[in-house]
Amino acid sequence: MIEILQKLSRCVECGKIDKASPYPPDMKGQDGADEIAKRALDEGVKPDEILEKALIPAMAAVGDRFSKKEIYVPQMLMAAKAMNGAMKHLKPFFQSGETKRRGKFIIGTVSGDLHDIGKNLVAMMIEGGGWEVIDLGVDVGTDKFIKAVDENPGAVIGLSALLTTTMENMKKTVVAIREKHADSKILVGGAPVTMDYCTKIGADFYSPDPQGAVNYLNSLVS
Ligand code: B1M
Repeated sequence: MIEILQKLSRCVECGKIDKASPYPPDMKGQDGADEIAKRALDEGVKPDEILEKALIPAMAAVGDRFSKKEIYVPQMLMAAKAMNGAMKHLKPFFQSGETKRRGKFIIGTVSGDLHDIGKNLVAMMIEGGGWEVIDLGVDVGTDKFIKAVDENPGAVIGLSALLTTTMENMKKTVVAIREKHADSKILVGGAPVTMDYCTKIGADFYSPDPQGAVNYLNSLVS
């Protein structure tokens, strides 16, 4: 069992999605995360073991290397895609409630802002960290965020903004969420956002990168 999980972990770390994927070149023609995750399930490995012992550590290593600038966006995207290749086999077990997630995370890019590459990376890393992610997309208005929190009490909320102009909308959304759900935990991020700004608008945490976001969420449930 350990061997198959190690293989799966390596596929995710290297961004090997499936057998057909030509990336990385030195793994061409080999099974990828897709086939290996399916095989692990067929061999009786539990979905939460696959998540906890292969996918989460692999994505944590990828996030760490990205934070240290040892790898860049393309490698992280490939790793996240490989993780998704494995996750598609695990999702039915999580959705049926047979396997527990660490919690729920609502994420969206704030109103007026269409940038979603960073937001998607954060969402994928957090999903890889064992959380259920509710992705509201881009240009998400305050009402849509509030509706999602109403429907998912206790979920952590993540707001992304890439434009200095839309940072103001981030503030409006934080204030509105606080009015209705005072105890919610709100995480903010995006290139122009800082810890100072996070404090100023009354959010709980700022992370400059996906791994910091995963660490923050995990700290809430540990
Ligand atoms: Co836009 N754009 N853009 N753009 N764009 C920037 C952001 C800009 C810096 C370019 C520039 O002028 N140098 C500039 C913003 C200036 C400012 O306000 N400070 C800008 C502008 C001005 C615009 C338009 C206004 C241009 C125009 O039309 N005149 C327009 C706005 C449209 C709109 O949103 N309403 C616009 C449009 C676009 C495209 C649609 C063409 C495209 C977006 C495509 C897409 O996202 N699907 C685009 C792109 C690609 C960029 C750049 C080139 C790249 C952004 C990106 O994806 N980076 C960008 C310039 C640049 O950054 N070099 C630029 C990679 C991504 C991985 O990083 O998003 O920072 P990032 O995410 C990071 C962290 O910030 C963090 O984790 C990620 C990974 O480390 N993070 C979080 C992000 N969200 C987080 C949330 C968290 C935690 C961490 O918790 C919840």
